[in-house]
Amino acid sequence: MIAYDGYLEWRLDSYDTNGDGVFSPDEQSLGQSEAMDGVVNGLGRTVFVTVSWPLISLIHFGVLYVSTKVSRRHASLTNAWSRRFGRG
Ligand SMILES: [Ca+2]
Repeated sequence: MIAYDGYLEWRLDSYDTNGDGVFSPDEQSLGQSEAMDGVVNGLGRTVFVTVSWPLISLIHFGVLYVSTKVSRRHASLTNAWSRRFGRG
């Protein structure tokens, strides 16, 4: 994915014939526009992955944390029940 984004940027850069980093009207074309879209989409994808990964990790951690809490609470309730009524 990083290599592909690099390729897209390289392709876009190839339309900047004088290498000033700006697309002057004579450098703009359908191909340049498509290459630009590719780079922007790639950037969007990268930003999405960068933002969504920590969020998914956080949700995952939250679910694990809550389920651990619940199962510990359940275990302590079971133990309390056993102590009180002599079962288990
Ligand atoms: Ca240029």
